[in-house]
Amino acid sequence: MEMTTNKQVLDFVNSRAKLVGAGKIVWITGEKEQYDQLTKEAIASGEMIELNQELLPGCLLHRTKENDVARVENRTFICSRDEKDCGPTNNWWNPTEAYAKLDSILEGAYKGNTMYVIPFSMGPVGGPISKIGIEVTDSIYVVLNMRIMTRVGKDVLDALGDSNDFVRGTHAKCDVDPENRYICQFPEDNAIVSVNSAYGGNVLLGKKCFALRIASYQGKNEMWMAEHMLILGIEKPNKEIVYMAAAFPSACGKTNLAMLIPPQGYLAEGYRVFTVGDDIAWIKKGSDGRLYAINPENGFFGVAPGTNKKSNPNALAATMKNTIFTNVALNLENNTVWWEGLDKNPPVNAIDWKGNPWNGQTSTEKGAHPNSRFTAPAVNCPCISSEFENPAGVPISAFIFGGRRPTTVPLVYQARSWENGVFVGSIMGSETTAAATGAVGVVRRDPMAMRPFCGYHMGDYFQHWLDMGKTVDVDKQPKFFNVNWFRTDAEGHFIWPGFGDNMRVLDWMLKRIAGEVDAVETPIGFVPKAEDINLEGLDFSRETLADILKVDKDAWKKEAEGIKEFYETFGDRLPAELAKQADELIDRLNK
Ligand code: GTP
Ligand code: SPV
Ligand code: MN
Repeated sequence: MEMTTNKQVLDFVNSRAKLVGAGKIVWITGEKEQYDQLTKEAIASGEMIELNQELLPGCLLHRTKENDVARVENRTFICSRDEKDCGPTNNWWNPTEAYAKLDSILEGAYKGNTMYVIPFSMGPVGGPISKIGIEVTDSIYVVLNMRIMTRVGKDVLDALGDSNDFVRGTHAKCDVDPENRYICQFPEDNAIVSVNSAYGGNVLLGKKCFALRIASYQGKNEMWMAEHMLILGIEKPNKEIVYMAAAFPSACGKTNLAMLIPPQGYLAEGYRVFTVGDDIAWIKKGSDGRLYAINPENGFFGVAPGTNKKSNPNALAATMKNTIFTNVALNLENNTVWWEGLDKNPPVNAIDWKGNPWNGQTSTEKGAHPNSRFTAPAVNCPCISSEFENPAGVPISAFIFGGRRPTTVPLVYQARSWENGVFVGSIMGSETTAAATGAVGVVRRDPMAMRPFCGYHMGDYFQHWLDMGKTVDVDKQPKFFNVNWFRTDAEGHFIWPGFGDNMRVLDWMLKRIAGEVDAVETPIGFVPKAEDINLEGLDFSRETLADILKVDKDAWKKEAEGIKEFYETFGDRLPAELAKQADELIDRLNK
């Protein structure tokens, strides 16, 4: 049954159904009965495996094809009308040609199977920062995941009313053929088409495709921001909560930082960390002139490997019910799941992520794919913020940038100003990870962790950051910091303990925000004095700390060359302000 009288929605759904050759159309209502029915169907067909319902109630396991385990950046396209609006960091495809090719792939692609229509809201339904999308798909996996990751159902269509302001998402599994896999964004049309994949970020169209690629473009035009950022709140002993948003590239620690548990000493004093979001932030100026952020998502699509009771107990707790696991190992001993780094006791009798028998004690192969994930409802998270459902968002006091840098970039430094902060974000570099297909461990420039997700020209995106700063009074602007948890020693081991101990660095930021501590001025920005980072209860020497706080001028001169080279790729779309920032950095390094 149709759930709306909105003509644009009906036209979209009906024309798509005709193109893909849908046998029938099922509107996703958001009701539990329908969800349970679809789950049953997916279990019966083998698409989903029902896990131990006593130990993991409501939990399911799904395996994707071996060729379909991560985002595919080389097959992701920004189909702007003018190639110049796409920019050097994106792949461009002429929209007329793209539509023609995609239509030819979509034609009859559902082979008479059901078309599921998912009305979803990014952000609380009807909220002032929220936006609506409709995704059509032939995958129950997509339906079940979207219901966790977004707000789905009839109330979304009620909130939309007769409006045409919704993103049109079309997904078709087709034959999951990597040669014909395309993830296409049409920013000027509010449209997304994804074909020949059935994996996470490629097919949950509310996430990267809408909430980052399309939304970043909308944000530029409407004076707000869509960022690849976690949002956390730190409650101080006096009960004041300070909110921060942090951009780290894929698989570089957002989920972990967002759910951080402070070290014992901090807990004893009354510090607590609350999670608002772990991947995406939508940011808009509030009526008091400050910047407010919402998490547009409703769940966590988190990296499984490395998640354990010690590293991230909150994430682990969030996966204990109503969670979908993708590409982890199946422990046949008790019908539960396992992944590398969960514990030191891999199952002997198991099935690996590829579906083959697997003995975790003897096998040299991995049980879980390095980019295996859990889809867990945000409400499951023990440290979810009381502001999670606040449609107006939380006021942001700090922006944090960071990536995986074995050398050069210190543990933490603070930018000098908004403009300098935008510069610091724009020069971010990080080693690539398993979250996207391709080489892993290669340092590349990933401005604001948005390289794979910016829906328009990155030079214009930098300008938008600068413009946003001008709309906020200086005393209300968030402070900018850069962190690097990933410095390595001669043997390649991480030097800084990371995880919960990152609280010690956040604590320094809190003090900087409150004006309670001074810092050492260096050419790149303000670095803590080694004695100002609290090391109580931690077996970590001041000397080593001083070492990872040091700014090596020669290494930074080389870094500056790389920055200049990267900046050149933007031509005249590079804001003059950033060229000036780069020159000033070089001047300070040469002094
Ligand atoms: P996406 O969901 O892909 O956007 O990633 P994310 O940024 O949320 O990454 P996540 O928090 O899932 O971290 C992924 C990897 O980083 C895991 O292997 C973690 O073990 C590792 N990691 C996270 N925080 C730290 C840290 O503080 N130190 C070290 N050394 N590793 C960390
Ligand atoms: C990322 O790669 O940054 C993710 C996972 O958060 S995915 O949704 O697959 O893009
Ligand atoms: Mn991400």
